[in-house]
Amino acid sequence: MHYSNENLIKEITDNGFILLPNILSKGEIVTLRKLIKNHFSSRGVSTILGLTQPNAAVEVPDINWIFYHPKILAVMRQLLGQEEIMFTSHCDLHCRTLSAWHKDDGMTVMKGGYFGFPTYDQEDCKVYKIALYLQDHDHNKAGLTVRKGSHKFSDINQGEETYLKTKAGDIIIFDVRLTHTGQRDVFPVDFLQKPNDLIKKGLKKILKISPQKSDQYLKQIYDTLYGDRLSIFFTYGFPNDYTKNFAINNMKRQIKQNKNSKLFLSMENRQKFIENNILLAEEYFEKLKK
Ligand SMILES: O=C(O)CCC(=O)C(=O)O
Ligand SMILES: [Fe+2]
Repeated sequence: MHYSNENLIKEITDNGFILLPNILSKGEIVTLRKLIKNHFSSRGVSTILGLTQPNAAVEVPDINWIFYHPKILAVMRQLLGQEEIMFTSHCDLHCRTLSAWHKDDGMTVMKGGYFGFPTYDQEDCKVYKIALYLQDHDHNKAGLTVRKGSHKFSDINQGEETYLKTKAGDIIIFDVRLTHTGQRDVFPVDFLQKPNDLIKKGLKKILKISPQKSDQYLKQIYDTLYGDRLSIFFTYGFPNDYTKNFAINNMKRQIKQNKNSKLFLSMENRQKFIENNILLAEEYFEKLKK
């Protein structure tokens, strides 16, 4: 890795994110795409024009190797400044979904957010999400856009907008308090915005097709041409109360979305985490049991 410890830590502390190129191999990306496509062929939760799978560490055991991938663990340990790091059991998989500006600290999900209170001025709050897009996003705007330094502010309009041009195999790590968005437009390329608006107006006027319906059709066309947009998001943290509270409350959100109460990793995967010397937030999930 060409980053020094200090640079990495400074970047995530100052800007709230880092982009690390070439972490996963082509073969690993192909395997992940296959596993995730296969999963979504029969499962997943419907969202805006796509599918999502919350609690994927529990729901999709076959992808667990990515959580203890040696290169990812090495970076997380560098960033958190010690060997002891905690896996939160947060993992969402996405397929073809659209997004809008938000933070992942849960402030819009529950009172006080996942931490229980606003933490924008708390330096000990070190909960970092890994974003893995399983296709290139250097030619379109369907990857991740962030607001630089916004992990320090509650206002989601604050912070300079930065689009992160990623290639499959790159990873982004960001503070869960950072304001960010995935793909916002059905056609995620600037030069198609105007034609897209015109087509939608035409479809509404001539064929009486609602903008929502035409968005659905147009998105289907785009996805067929460019392939399914797949991504994996999962979260590690410094082993303290911020990370534990994040994990517990985020798990409440995940099982609510899945409409089930599956809280725990498989024995086999749990063992793998332990072998890799990773602390597990699921140790604190007992009280979530019904
Ligand atoms: O749709 C995306 O690419 C972003 C997803 C995201 O922000 C999330 O899972 O929290
Ligand atoms: Fe997010």
